[in-house]
Amino acid sequence: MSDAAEQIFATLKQSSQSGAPLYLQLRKSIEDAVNRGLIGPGDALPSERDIASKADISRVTVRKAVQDLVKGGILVQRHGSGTFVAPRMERVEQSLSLLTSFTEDMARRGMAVRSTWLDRGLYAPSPDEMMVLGLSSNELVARVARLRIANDTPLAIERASLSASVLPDPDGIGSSLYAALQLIGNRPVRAVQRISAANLGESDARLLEVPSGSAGLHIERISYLASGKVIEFTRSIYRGDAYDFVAELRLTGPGDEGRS
Ligand code: 16G
Repeated sequence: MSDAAEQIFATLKQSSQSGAPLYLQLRKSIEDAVNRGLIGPGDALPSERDIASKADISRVTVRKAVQDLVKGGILVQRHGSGTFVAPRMERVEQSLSLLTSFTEDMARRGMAVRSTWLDRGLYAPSPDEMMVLGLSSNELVARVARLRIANDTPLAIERASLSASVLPDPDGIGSSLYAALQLIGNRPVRAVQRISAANLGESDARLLEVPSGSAGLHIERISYLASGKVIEFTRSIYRGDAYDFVAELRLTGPGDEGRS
């Protein structure tokens, strides 16, 4: 077995005390191994059978974890040849420099902002919400889903999830989530954002007033407090024809000229 595979199982053993479902633990171990560069783009994952026998878990559990990672774009499956870490070029991952809210962004451009509520309330958390927000199954998640509209043009559908301990009353947030978080001293100071291309499904397209199948941007933002605690997990769909994300790029230091 390769060093990388050994590392996956070492992390899995450490996390086996966490009480999270086994497939989530395995998924996280593989994801950690990718994020830490222990297995890189194009590397093959050990076979389903090898993982199952080494980690002493069922192949069904392995398949569920692997399928989740394939859906998330971390792994790719090639028929007949196995499962690999996804090549980096398949997705654009761009950190943007300012952590601002939709309300602030639009106000800066002089646009009038309003939102239509699609959902808000306290719910039992999904596995993704549990993992990202660090919730256990007996805690609640606050969900705030809105259609964001600027100058009467619907621009985005945003579905934010926060721990109910941070936002016990999602009905009371008013027009800006970040303003509400600021009031209680929980405005995020850092975020990691993943942007990927998406074709809009029928119901999203209807809300955004574009033809079904139009180009869109799927954006996932995970925001943190200064303490390092995750405060917000937001998944959004932005209209591709109405939004540009711009990032300023700089050389990291002298001597980097000409390097790509
Ligand atoms: C932005 C954020 C979203 C955040 C929202 C708060 C992106 C892709 N998303 O739209 O994560 O929840 O601002 O806006 O930038 P608000 O304070 O106006 O409710």
